[in-house]
Amino acid sequence: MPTITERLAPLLAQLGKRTLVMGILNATPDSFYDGGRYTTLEAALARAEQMLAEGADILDIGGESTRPGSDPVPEDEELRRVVPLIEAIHIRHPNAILSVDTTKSRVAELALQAGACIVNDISGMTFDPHMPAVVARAGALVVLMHIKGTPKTMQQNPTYHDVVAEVRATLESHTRRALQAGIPREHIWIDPGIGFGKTVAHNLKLLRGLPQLKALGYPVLVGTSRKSFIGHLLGGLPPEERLEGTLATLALAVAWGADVVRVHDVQAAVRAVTIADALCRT
Ligand code: HH2
Repeated sequence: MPTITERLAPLLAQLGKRTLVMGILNATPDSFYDGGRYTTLEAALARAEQMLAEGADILDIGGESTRPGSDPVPEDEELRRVVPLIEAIHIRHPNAILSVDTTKSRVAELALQAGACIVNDISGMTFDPHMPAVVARAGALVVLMHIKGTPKTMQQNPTYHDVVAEVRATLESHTRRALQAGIPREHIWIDPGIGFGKTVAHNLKLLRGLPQLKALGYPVLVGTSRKSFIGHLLGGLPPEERLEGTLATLALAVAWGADVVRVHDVQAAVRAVTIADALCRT
């Protein structure tokens, strides 16, 4: 059985050469776009296979919606939603790189045992004090995202003096804690957390400021897929009508230094970043 480090190596070798695409699979009843679509194992498995066929480099499996105003899901329920699904995908596709989107260390631990290699933690490992040790012990990769507050409260008038500098400083401190816990540098990615305690203007500044986040020296993941700032900029379009806006953000995110994009629409995103890569990565 290859270790997690060995399983991640071919993926990490691609960083910088092309943009990696992380496909979103929410096994939740209430996610803002795909909620309720993949709540049975059969439906979720079929979606996973479709995204792999469309060229997803990573599948990010979540069992808790973190949309603005949402409440946490009890640990038992989150485990029930994600662990059997990760196990089922891993058995059928042992080479697929699976990520678990969670802030709970117990969920991360069991997901890693079931076949995940990546922990995508929207709190940057701040909501659960045991998370750094769990990631380090498993040899997993961690995505450290920036959030201001909690999903419940984050959109209640978020304010920053200098959003890019503040997000950068917080992410730097998250990376320091990860290193101190024994997570190797090569297993740390950072993410500005588009939409997590940010106004439309903050999101735009953060996207334009990606080069300043890149300067921290870690791969940068960007998640804009169908988010509300795109709907706002297009005069109030609902999530179902935000694909073109999403693709525009992906192309520019690549130009500004994104290494990984987290998306609902894998085929469209692979096509968009292939063109952006041809233009930007020489
Ligand atoms: N966005 C969402 C969830 N997890 N993780 C990272 N690293 N970056 C993101 O931008 C990010 C994330 C929100 O999107 P989604 O999963 O589609 O919605 P919900 O939270 O409602 O399940």
